[in-house]
Amino acid sequence: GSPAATGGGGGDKAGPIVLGFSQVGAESGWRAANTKSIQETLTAENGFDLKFSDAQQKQENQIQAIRSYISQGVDVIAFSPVVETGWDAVLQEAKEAKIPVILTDRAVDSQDDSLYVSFIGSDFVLEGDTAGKWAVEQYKGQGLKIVELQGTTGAAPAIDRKEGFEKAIAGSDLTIIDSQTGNFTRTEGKTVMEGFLQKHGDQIGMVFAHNDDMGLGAIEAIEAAGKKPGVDIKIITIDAVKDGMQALADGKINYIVECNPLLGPDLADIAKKVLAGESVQKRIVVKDEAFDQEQAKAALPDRKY
Ligand code: GYE
Repeated sequence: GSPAATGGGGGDKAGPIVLGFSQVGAESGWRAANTKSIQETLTAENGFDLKFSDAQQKQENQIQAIRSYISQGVDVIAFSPVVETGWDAVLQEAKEAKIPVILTDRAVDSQDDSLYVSFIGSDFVLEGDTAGKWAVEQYKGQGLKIVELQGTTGAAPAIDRKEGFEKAIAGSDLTIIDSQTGNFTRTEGKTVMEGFLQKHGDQIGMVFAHNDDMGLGAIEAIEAAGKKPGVDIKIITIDAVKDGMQALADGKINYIVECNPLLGPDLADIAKKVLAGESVQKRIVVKDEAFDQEQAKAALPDRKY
């Protein structure tokens, strides 16, 4: 036989890595940047055959996508779980099919960490903590009343950012007077803020929004109510996408804690290592910065998303 012959059929490692990715949805600027990073990194040139699906923020769609990746026999599955709970059964099915699973961006709350090989993403509690600490530092002594726009109910970033922020302001004279989900979207952020303004009127001194998009929706509601966002009502958000950074530089937002969405390169790296049988880190924490208005002006020209 030819010395150059390679094994064909099942188990042939010569072809591209088939990776099935189940994305949360297209709810925010952050998500758009995250999807772009994944699609631009997991390319044929880089040795990947990417199968990508959008779950429209529905867990049942994600479970269906993962099951279909299992039955197609992909090499590796990656996903960003819309909510934390309810994954054990489908992850068990992937494990039985010997398909490694990589979590990106959001965590699952499973007790059994053998159900996934690695989790790549930011520390959301720390993001909330950074936001809360800055608020106390800037505004303590003013008895500021805060309304909170939460992310998707049950999602890791909504749970963790709330926790981090609450702990950071505890013991100060800043208080949260109302809190509701805006599902990480601009439209719902606006609607919820309209409700807060009707209910609490002039009492509201600050908005803490779990992402830029909801903060941008809140800005529209605040302006429609004849108030000045960033002045009459302070605004703190998380993500630092372009539109958010622009509003920060324009003085309509007061502070943004970054959440880095560019997870494609780490995902590609971990997938290659896992399939090569190399050991990988169970938890890869993505580093984030934070910006006030002056820092946003300086950073804006070089922002990639
Ligand atoms: O902050 C938000 C998006 O999971 C970190 O999801 C992500 C969050 C992000 O919709 O904008």
